[in-house]
Amino acid sequence: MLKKRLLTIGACVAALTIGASPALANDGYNLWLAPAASPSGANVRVIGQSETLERAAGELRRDLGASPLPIILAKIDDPALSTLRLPTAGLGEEGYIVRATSLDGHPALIVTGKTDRAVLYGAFALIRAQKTGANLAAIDLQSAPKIGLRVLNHWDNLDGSVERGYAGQSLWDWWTLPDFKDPRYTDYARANAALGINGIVLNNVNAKPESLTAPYIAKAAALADVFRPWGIRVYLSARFSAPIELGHLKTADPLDPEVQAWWKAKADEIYREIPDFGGFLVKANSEGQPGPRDYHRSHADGANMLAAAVAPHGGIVMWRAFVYAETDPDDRAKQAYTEFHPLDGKFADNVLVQVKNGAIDFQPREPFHPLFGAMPKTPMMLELQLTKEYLGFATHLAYLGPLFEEVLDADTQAKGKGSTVAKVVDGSLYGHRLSGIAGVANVGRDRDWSGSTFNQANWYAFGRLAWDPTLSAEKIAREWAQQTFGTDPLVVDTAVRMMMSSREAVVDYTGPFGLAHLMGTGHHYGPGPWISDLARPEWNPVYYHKADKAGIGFDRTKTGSNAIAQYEPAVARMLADPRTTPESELLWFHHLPWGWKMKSGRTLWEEMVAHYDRGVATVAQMQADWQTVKDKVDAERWQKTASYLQIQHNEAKWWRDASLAYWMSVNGLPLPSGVAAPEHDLAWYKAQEFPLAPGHPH
Ligand code: GCV
Repeated sequence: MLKKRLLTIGACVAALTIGASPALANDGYNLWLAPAASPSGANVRVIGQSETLERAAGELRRDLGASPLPIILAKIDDPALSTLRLPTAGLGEEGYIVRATSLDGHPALIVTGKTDRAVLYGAFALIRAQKTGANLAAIDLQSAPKIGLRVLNHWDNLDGSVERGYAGQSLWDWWTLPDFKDPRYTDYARANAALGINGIVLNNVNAKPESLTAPYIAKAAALADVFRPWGIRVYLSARFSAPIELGHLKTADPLDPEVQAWWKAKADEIYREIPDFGGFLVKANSEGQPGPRDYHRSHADGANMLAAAVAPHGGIVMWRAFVYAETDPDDRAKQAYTEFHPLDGKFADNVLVQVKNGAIDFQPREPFHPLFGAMPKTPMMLELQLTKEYLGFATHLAYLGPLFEEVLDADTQAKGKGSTVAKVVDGSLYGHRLSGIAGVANVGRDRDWSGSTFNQANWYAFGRLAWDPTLSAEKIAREWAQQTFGTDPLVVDTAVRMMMSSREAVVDYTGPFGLAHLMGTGHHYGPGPWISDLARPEWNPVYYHKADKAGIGFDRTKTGSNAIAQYEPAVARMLADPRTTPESELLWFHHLPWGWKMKSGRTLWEEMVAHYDRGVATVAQMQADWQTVKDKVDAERWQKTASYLQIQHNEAKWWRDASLAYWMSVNGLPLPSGVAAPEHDLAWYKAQEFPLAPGHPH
């Protein structure tokens, strides 16, 4: 009897194990670094010695599947490789060569570059190539990053919270640093190095002075030690008034010699602890942060003072152009350009000006920022936001590759046609030595790092585009899906299709045609196009859409704020006329009657309604698509994604219904026939409150 019971239990266990295989738990922790099922193991040989080379070999031994050839890692100038006469032109410090060849008569797969870092990047490229289906026996890769500084900006606070963070608390456990170095720090560095990310700003741009005190410098140094072998430098956001708060000076005036000396001593102190410290990121005179304007000095005065402090150590300053003031009655979209354009040529040569992709604030769609191309003497760093403050937080599936691609490909026409933002940012348009790109990180302590599996793709896409801004968003989506879910074509094609439609869906259900900043106050969750009572005019959604009975949209032509004049004349001419303005940006630049005839032949109002409906329908389609891969994706990631898609569908419908209810209250127009009425009346939508929404700095 007992034997029979045991046999039955044994049979059940076997059935469970076999039956469970497609549904094995996977919490997403591995990102794009999944270990190989049968790793290449000892088939990897390192010539030369360094921590970085050892890490590169370790990655290959763990993550590369069986290799047809023995793998050799070495720097390109190692005598062992001299017979290969490998080309070094264009490799720079970080470019790699991965090649199946023959070394001293023996077939081998060579991973090389001028520096250890380059070899590390080559190792990751080899793993990526294998996971995306390349034939290693014939592999021949050569690649160098087009942009020098590829940096993540953490908006992480010292108390462990993350401003606009939707993936849990900060990765950095400031409290237990520097003594405890959480193994996650290493995994984080690995994930970044796999993409070529080479810099991390540790703390929020809304910076606390304490981050510059000795204990916190020691904590930053501990993180720097972890990151160094992975080719990653750390940077700190600096609070401009720190000389007052920490140094007890009476002023933070950048032209005051005592202030300058304070920063110089502070920089020296940091470099003693972190010899390869990258430098400072600064948010000044923006949203209440202190800055040089407090002393009637320019942004260049402020940046140059910090630049002088870090210059002897080879450091840089990333000075943000995200500035606007309620005291300035001008269109908020114009203020950064107005302030920074006259400063071109006035910045020290170790300063980069960091500019958000658009002139307002990471909206689901914004035209490219007019400062790109407009400051030829200044290296311009592009700032993108990976954490989706305005695109549904962590819950909505919105693949940002197409958004990043759109801005990088935008043509500033600064030096004639083809003067893309990418060429401004990579420094090639004006021949700058320094170039940089920043992404506001979307990581936290959640097991899957980014709050959802698909959010990982935004971090991935940022890293890949930072390395090569000419890559296509679709290609990146495909390689990410292959590394994340495996190579089953149904899963990969489905994931890519969902990803590629997702950002436009968010645009559609939150506000099409260049409508912007329509969300709830402070937390930025959910619709609030009716909001009109906030202290600063430009915090109110009504400021941005200017809807009235006659029409909708912000007139940024000559008859309005004339923001279009900040673009090159050829671009400005195109934007001056609503008929030549891309429809996707129509209401960003024009105030138009609700009856305006769109290219489709429908009125603006009809077309808006159609887009809101299309946005909701696209989410429903993503849900249906995801159902088709249920048996092919592990249960844990499949279920979380499915649940999040349901949340997204509910919220897309909420956005659509609330927006339509409001627009109808303004324009008095009926919905086109056959279109569903909003579920509730406008008062219901207005009454919704979310004081506990995540990510909001309190
Ligand atoms: C870090 C927006 C965000 C703020 C953020 C700011 C910035 O206003 O809502 O949370 O502050 O941008 O980029 O400085």
